[in-house]
Amino acid sequence: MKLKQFTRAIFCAALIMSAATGTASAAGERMQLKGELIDTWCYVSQIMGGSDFIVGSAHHACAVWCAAGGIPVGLLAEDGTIYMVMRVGKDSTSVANPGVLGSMSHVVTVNGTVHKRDGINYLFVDEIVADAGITKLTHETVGVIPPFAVPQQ
Ligand SMILES: [Cu+2]
Repeated sequence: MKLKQFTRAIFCAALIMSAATGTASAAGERMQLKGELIDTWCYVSQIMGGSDFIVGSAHHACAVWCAAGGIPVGLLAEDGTIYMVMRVGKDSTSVANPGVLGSMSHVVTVNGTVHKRDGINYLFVDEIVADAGITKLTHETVGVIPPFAVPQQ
């Protein structure tokens, strides 16, 4: 009888731990996503005056500088969801990753795995399958944001 109770207790504990840690989502969800690679610091802080100023061509230079400096890169999907890019391909780092720096502000389509934890979407990119370049020409209406992001010669 005691062995049966012990077995039941172990089973229940495993079930509770499974639910609490979300074992079903531990492997992540394979997805194809399309969106702009953004600089999350300027996007979230709104330090540049609002989210409209930090997308597209207006913010490209700053987005490259921020990503090179270690600010996490995000993928702003077409539905407004932001995915934090953790890795691209087999690269060992997401900080100042040349593969990402070259595509900042671009609208890309990626295949990867999304892990959702505590309201954050973490994206492990397997491959960038399409790169449409910078499609939002926001500099035409708001200029370069911030102006000092473009190095002087
Ligand atoms: Cu920035």
